[in-house]
Amino acid sequence: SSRQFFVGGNFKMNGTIDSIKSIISHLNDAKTDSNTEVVIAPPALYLLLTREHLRKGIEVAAQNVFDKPNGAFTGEISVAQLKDSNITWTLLGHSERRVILQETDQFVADKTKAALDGGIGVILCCGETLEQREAEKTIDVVQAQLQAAADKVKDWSKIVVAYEPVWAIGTGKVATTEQAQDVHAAIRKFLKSAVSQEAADQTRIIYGGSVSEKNCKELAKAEDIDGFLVGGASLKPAFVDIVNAKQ
Ligand code: G2H
Repeated sequence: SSRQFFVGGNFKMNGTIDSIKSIISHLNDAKTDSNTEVVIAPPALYLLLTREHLRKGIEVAAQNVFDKPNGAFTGEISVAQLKDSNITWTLLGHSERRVILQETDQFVADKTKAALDGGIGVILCCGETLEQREAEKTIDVVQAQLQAAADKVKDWSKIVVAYEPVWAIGTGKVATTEQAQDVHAAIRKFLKSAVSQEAADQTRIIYGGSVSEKNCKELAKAEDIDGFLVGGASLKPAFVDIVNAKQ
């Protein structure tokens, strides 16, 4: 397909100045597939440090951003502040924020719109819990999460959709290629009806949830898997093997 392979590294709430510098220096020296777009998302405190040390050609993402332009919002970071710091992407709607911080589809959609309006790309996360999968609600849940964004955003060219089944996150229990492919295909079909044919054809849909250097090559073969969002393994040298999964 014409969609450029995309691999994101989500450090979550991990790392120190020293450990993040060492991840960066490993990435700077690594031979990474020039056909793959690579973006890493350290904790907010280390965004500037990361941007300062990371080589050109690899972008930096925040793990979250707020939807208001500025003002009395203690603890939050604005889209303009990210832009000002050369942070060109943000994750939004990660299940850990949806579940632990109780973010709603609506709030995630508002932040998606604010980020895009401010010129920041969005890695928009969606995915079902084990309970929802077992009740055969997977597609409904994922569609509702994405519909909230589709209601507010018509141009999806700077959105990357990350499908992350909650039961596969950090559990070592990766979705099978078939399970992931089925949902990715359903998301693409949804984008066609809810957004446009162009959005369906062009939007990268990446898979997240226990991706490792061992399982990435198989997953990368699936027609509708356009890359990965990597958590645990993004903190290790093996992240480079995942970036190079298509080779
Ligand atoms: C899913 C993923 C990255 P992990 O949350 O967003 O993490 O690879 O550790 O399952």
